[in-house]
Amino acid sequence: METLFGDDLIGRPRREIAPGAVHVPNWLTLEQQQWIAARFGEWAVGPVPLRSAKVGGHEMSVQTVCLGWHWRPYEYSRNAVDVNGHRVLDFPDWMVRLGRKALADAGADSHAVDRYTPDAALANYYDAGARMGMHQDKDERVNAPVVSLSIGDSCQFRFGNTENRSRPYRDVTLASGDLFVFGGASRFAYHGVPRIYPGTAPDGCGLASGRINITMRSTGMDRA
Ligand SMILES: O=C(O)CCC(=O)C(=O)O
Repeated sequence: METLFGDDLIGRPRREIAPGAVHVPNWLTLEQQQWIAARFGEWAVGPVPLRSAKVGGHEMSVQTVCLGWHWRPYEYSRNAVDVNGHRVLDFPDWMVRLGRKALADAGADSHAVDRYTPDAALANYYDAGARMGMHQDKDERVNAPVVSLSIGDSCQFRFGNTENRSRPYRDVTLASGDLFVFGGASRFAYHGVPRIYPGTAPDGCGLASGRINITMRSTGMDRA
């Protein structure tokens, strides 16, 4: 009963954080989270394993595995030339469907939903000490929305402006199962993850500790 009618129904409503940026708490069921976490475990072993990308010679504290297209600072390629040269796994059809449903539930119109065909995902793993600095997702050649899913420990997610890394920004707690979509006027907003809240992953989400975040993107690469 607690999970069916928990306080989160009242305390965490769906909110537009900025124009085009929508937070939908508790979007994935525990069963869906568990299933996706199991897929993440498979992706993490390869053909391109989970790795920390190097930015300016420094390893990120977040570890990433990619689907569809491999991302390295600051470009996409089919093969992970900075890891082991292997081609990344295909972008799964189920994730395209999930991305469309995410957009619909975030309030996009049916035309935008039908058109949405993400072709790359960055699946990140954060341990308790991992962070992600403020950045823009701007290596894509088209401006389709970014769909973000969170599983495991909650985090502080900072969503800023399109001009620079500093204020104004808003801090949002992204918990296991939450959806965050940013497109339109917010597509190129700076955002980052200043901290993880260890020990907050709910039982049954498929991850005992740490946080998985998956961002789906449309690269526009095939149109190159
Ligand atoms: O972990 C998150 O919620 C954000 C991830 C992110 O910003 C990215 O992968 O570019």
